[in-house]
Amino acid sequence: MGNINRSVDFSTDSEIAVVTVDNPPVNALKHEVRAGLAEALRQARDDAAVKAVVIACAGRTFFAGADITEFGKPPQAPGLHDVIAAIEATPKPVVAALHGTALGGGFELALACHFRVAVSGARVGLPEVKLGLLPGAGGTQRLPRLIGPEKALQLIVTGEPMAAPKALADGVIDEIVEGDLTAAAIAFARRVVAEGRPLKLVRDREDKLSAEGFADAAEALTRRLRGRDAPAACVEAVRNAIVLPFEEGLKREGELFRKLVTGDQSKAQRHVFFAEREAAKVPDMPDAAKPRPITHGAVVGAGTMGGGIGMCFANAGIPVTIVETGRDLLQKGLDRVAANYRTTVSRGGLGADEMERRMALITGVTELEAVGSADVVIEAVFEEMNVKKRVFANLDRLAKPNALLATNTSMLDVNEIARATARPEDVLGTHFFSPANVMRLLEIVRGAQTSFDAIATAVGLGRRLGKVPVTVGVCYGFVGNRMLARRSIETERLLLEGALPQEVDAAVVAFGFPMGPCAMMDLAGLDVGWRIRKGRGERALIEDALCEAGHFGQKTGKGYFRYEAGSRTPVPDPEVEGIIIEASARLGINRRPIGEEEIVERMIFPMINEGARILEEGIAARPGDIDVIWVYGYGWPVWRGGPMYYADRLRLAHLRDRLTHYADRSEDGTLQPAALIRRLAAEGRGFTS
Ligand code: T1G
Repeated sequence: MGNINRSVDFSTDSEIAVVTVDNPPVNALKHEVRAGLAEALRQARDDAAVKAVVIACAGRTFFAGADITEFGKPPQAPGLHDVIAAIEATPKPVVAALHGTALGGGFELALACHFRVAVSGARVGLPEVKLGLLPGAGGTQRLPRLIGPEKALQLIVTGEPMAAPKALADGVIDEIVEGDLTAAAIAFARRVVAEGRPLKLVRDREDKLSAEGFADAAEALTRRLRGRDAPAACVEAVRNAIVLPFEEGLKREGELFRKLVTGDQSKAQRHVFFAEREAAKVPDMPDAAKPRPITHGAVVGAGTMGGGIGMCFANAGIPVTIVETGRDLLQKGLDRVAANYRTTVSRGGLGADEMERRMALITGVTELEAVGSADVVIEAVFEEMNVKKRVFANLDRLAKPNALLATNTSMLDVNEIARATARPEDVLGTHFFSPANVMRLLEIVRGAQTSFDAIATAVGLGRRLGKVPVTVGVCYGFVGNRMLARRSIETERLLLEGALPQEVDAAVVAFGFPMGPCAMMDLAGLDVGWRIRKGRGERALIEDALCEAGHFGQKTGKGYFRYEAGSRTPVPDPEVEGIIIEASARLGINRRPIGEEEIVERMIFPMINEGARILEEGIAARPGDIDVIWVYGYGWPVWRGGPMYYADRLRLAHLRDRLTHYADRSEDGTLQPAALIRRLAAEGRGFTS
């Protein structure tokens, strides 16, 4: 409780005023905080005894930005700009004391201060672009003046934070301090006063504002951000810092910000921000459920997935044992891990020392007994039920009591796997996505008997591994793959009715996915699905015909597309066109031209329909969980918010009618709108309203 208001406290340490903000959990700059800051600055300015001001935050971090929950609501004065103007108008040194993550408006506030000191673990950044925005409190004008437009653009367009040592090296902060941060900031302020150091505002610095390298940097940084409005606005704003006077640049930044914050893309990305945090909360989890400690992990299987999962543990600093059946397979797996790390090092994404440190955390063995000391064992062996059950029966015998036993299956019945043990309460699914060391999604599959502390342990582990954990129930394909199967069915139909792989993929890529379904299947390998279909006695006319013709995808240089040696660029293949046209003829289908709109509807709507059934069955707890799964696991464009959010924007009545149209035309009853869609549409509601 502060003495200015609930969030802001004003105190003095002889001639130094200390303004401390405490608005847990992340000191978001909500209205009350801004009002308290403005008042504290007024008091500091008007108190002749005060020679300098320190702005610090209590809790785990300096301001982590504007309060995102206030966006879209009527603005309340003072705004952040007013607080920043008050700082710049203070004729006494103002020192920002940084710890945790000084982000967005919090970092912009610090940039308005005369000096910034930080603890060594602090990070600073402008992640607004991740919310479909740009820094709207002067960051696009002040940061380029401090570190140059090119470096500033890197931070602003990627939204990635910068660590304190780098910030010091780049002149963003003035000093890294040890010990008590506020005390060190007060000492720093005292030195500034004693030395009479000139008060130079960042806004008045022009020496770094060169256009050199800016255009190339802008092109390189935005090349892969197709379809998004915010990155282009970031580039325009930072360019303005080079070509316009400060006040004009600031004014233009404000206009760009207001356009983005009221736009659909930012609303969608803010939905994903909060849905991601909600997804980590399991609704029926009792407060008593406690995560178990994890100090050592084990992975069974050193294949592509097993190796990637092992890297996740090492990247998080957790020692991990990888178990493989034979020395050769093990060495192959460890070599693949080392090669992955070397690639990252060669791209400057990791230091060689850090690579060594992480590799040292990975131990490869061929004895399953080695899992005996692990707190969690993740099985990543061949996707075959009997193989998995054999492994779990052994783990039941060898793993220590209370160890978490997880399977990385991407669709098999976790309950059946759990029944291979005498401790089904410790068994669940941890479905990683390939490449496991890169993809952020982690589908946690809770079995019928999985205990709450086992689930809490998996969710906690997921966050430690830098993943976005989403807890789902058991069904074939869980959430993501179950919905994806609907898209595969429609892909086959579209190809039989008249579309070509390049047309289907172009429509899906234009919608915002990084890759179309045909190219994605070529990457995964058509033979994987072919084997599963044969096992289940199912047929996919075109895909089976392609496999029978040796078109397994990238691995054979031909799938739905052809791939030149060493290239991953899909090239339309006349042989494939022939196979498709022949398949249509065999079914007596008159091929017809199919437009982009119909392709997109048939790619997306049946998936949403399946998502509705998944909600009806309680396999997913919230529509937002499904959105998070698709954004982080399947390349759904974040600026469209996810399939369920997208459906709400379309209006469920429209979705119902289009699904009914396609169901009637194809005579496929499974395309009939789910009961949940019918009900919500009739009530004029959405999935999230
Ligand atoms: N506003 C409101 N709530 C926020 C928030 C924010 N800025 N940041 C976090 N929360 C909530 C979050 O929803 C969760 O709530 C709780 O705090 C803990 O968060 C003008 C326009 C700081 C790195 O984009 O990246 O400034 O679920 O679980 O993993 O230019 O939160 O507990 O109810 O994520 O330790 C720019 C957003 C805003 C940073 C901490 N700032 N936050 O991660 O905790 S736009 C950001 C984060 C802006 C200006 C512009 C992370 C974190 P609940 P958490 P964490």
